[in-house]
Amino acid sequence: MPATAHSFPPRFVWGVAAAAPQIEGAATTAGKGESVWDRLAKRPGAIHGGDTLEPACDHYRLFKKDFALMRELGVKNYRLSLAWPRIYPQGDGPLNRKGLDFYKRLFDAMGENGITPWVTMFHWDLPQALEDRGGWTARLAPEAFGRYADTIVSTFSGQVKNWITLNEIRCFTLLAHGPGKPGKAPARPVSAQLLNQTYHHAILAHGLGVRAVREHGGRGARVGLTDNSDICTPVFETPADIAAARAWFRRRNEHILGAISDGGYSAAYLRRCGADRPVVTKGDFDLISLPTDFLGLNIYAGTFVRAGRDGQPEELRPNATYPRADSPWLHWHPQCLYWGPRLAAEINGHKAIYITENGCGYDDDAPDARGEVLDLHRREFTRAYLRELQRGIADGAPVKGYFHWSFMDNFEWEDGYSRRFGLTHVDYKTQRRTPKLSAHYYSEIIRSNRIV
Ligand code: GBH
Repeated sequence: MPATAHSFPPRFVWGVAAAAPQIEGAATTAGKGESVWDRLAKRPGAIHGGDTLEPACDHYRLFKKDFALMRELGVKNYRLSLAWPRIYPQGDGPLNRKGLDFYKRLFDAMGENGITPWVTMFHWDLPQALEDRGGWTARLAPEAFGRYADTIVSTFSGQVKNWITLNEIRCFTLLAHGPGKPGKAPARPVSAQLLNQTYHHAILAHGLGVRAVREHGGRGARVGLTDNSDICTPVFETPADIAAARAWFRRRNEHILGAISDGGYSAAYLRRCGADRPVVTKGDFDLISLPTDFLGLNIYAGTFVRAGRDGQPEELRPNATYPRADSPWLHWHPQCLYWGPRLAAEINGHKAIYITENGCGYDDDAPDARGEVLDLHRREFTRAYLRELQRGIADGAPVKGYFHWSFMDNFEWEDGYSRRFGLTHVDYKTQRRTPKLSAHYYSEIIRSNRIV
């Protein structure tokens, strides 16, 4: 197939993504400890419809079938996460060998199906025992994470070459401990100072994860963070609005992306924190700023920014008629895949970026009489976003791959099972999988390395 305006670069990585707590089920099987999400699911009103993480997609038992289906669809890269409480049920206490054995069988099955793993070490399922001792507000969390990272990287260095330290720091810090009614586990508001401390402990954990890969990952191992940076796009692609977007991006991401790439907090950030600034221990930033191989970005939506009358960046809020998915926060904003990677590369110097998640949540219908799920909305969403991604690559954005969220419908956190993000439909009663129209569409994109 000749290169056309719709093609992606040779060796572009196409994949699908999921995360352990959202698909595995088996929340207490083979010695697994309780996670903060298992605990939150017991709190009345915390999760839509009183849903819990059981049985989710029962992937713990059905993984071989799931990998066979991936293979049928031509999926060669799969981003998954390991459940920390399966491996260290108490977070930092005794090791549970059965947890490691499970993932060994999982990687073996992926290998048999020609699927390359991209492994996230932590996708929000903190062992509850650590939360009981302060969770991410305490230095204990990154310390325990470091030990867990050393264990998994040395155990799986032969099978795993692509490592992602953490998924979306904001979701287990700001959205779990921030002001108001936090929706994400452990849903425990803390003071402004402690909130800043959770960010610091998270980036420290990231550094310890990078160190684990450098020390134990073996030849060819690569590592990066997956961030849900605050993304914006200029309202008009004019120099003034682009400059406003750049300033907005820098400011909104300087406590995470900025701190990691600069090896310290900016004076502006510390000034804004005032007395609530995080406590930094000597040597922390040596770890935090260890060089990485790539940046992962999860991009769904973002904020429209323009140059305001006062010269400051001005945010424009979408009104009620602005198009969105059924997930109310998920405004259709394809240009985020153009500007997100571009701004991260320009401002923070990233040379290789993977879109580690992008997708849309709808209350998709069950298969029709012919057994099809005709999700034209997801086809259109994917196509529109990929067009912008491709425009960005053509303009020099260093994007090396794209992972669609998600391979199959799954437990969508506080939304329970109500919002479906899958390319594959899951009937939770029978555990039957039905690839949707969008799965076949994406399969064709992978096969031909171009937008079809
Ligand atoms: C990702 O999170 C997760 O990594 C993945 O596990 C998840 O299933 C997937 O996306 C789909 O949600 O305060 O009302 O504006 C995305 C997390 C969701 C975080 C929206 C911010 C804003 C809600 N983002 N949320 S609101």
